[in-house]
Amino acid sequence: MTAAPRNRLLRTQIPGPNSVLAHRRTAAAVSAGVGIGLPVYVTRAGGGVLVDVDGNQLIDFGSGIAVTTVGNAAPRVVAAVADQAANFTHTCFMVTPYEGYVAVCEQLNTLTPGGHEKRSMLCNSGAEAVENAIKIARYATGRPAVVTFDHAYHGRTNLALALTAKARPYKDGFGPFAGEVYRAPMAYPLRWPGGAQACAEQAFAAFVDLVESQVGASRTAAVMVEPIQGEGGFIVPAVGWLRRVAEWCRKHGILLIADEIQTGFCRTGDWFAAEHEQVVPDLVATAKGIAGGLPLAAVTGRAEVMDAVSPGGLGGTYGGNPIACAAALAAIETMIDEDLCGRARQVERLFRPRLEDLRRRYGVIGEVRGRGAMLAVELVTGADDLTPNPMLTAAVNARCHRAGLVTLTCGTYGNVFRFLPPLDAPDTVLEEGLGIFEAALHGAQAR
Ligand code: PLZ
Repeated sequence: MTAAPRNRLLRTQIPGPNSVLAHRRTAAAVSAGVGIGLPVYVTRAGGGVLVDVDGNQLIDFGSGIAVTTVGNAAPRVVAAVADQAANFTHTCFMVTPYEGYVAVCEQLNTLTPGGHEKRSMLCNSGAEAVENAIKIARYATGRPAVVTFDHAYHGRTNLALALTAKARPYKDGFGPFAGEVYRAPMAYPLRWPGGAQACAEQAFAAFVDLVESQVGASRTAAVMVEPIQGEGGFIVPAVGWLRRVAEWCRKHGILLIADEIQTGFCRTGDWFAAEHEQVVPDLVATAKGIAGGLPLAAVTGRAEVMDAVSPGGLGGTYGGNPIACAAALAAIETMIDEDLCGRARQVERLFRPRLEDLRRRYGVIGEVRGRGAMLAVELVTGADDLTPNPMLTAAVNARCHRAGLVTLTCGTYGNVFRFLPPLDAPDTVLEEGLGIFEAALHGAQAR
């Protein structure tokens, strides 16, 4: 086993001939419903670099959608996974348990916001964590309704899709969706009709009005919120909004569920994004960064809420698989020992001034936003025209890909360019990636 190289190197066009061949097999073997962003086929990765089947070395600004926060093939994760796989691979925690599952729950109970007594349960994916959080909230409160927000993304299972806002490609054609889901406006400062200054206050008022007039506070089990929205466009809500929502929910016995699936585990410079506003959610859904790339997810919350469900009400064959748990414990140890929250803040200090400089030089960046190593630029039509610019976004993305930079876009309008580098990437790699982005923006504009 050799570590991945730590620099970009293009030996062929992107995608190269071997990737093109592999992609033909994909077309013949894999459902077309599984979309692919950049068809380069990876053989090795680490240190912010992906190596493909043609020997190209690409810079990674996506972390497999915010998963490989500790890096790809992080040494402690690799060792823990190998060791656990050699000992045993599965028993099913509900049949004959093992301590790794318990240790992950202990870590989650300690690391998530709030010093109150907590319990956790483990599952396999973010969508499953979202589903479980809602099951638990409904059971514990005896209430049916759930409130979510514009631009929300919570996953692709049926209930998670009901919570997700965007029609294409997520929801179109996949209904009918689960009931008792209601949607309030998001405190989206750049696009708030009353202006960014009034956003927190007015969005809070609109949320209260929706719950009181259309749902009924006493029928509402939970409010599901991403403290910084992910797929919907890296929308950082107006400061103060989340706190007010949390306080109002508490007053009405409504549980606040933070979906920290994309924001969690050091990504935003804190362990969890809710901490930034000192918000303590009743339940937290986690996944992605938790286990260094192994599939693991969790719901963590107030002991009395989590314990309200009767035995057997929660579970699943693979939930908290021993190898995934070993990976999570190693990933968490890496985050603590290497101060990856601090590293995420450093990444912001490196990226933000360069992105702000681009915003000043090019009229097409409506806003630079995000926190830590979860940053984005929203591309618009011009300095005085905030009309979303998905065409330019796609063109910049394609140019980055051809230059060997793995980038991701997002946003309800497809006009947000996001930066999610792994936190083991050295500054040299990040700076080179930023240079490529800058050249791509320049090139796509010049056309
Ligand atoms: N909640 C906030 O970001 C997953 C989705 C990629 P799963 N985001 C990436 C895609 O197109 O499917 C996500 C998220 C937030 C929930 C989820 C769902 O997590 O592990 O993909 O189910």
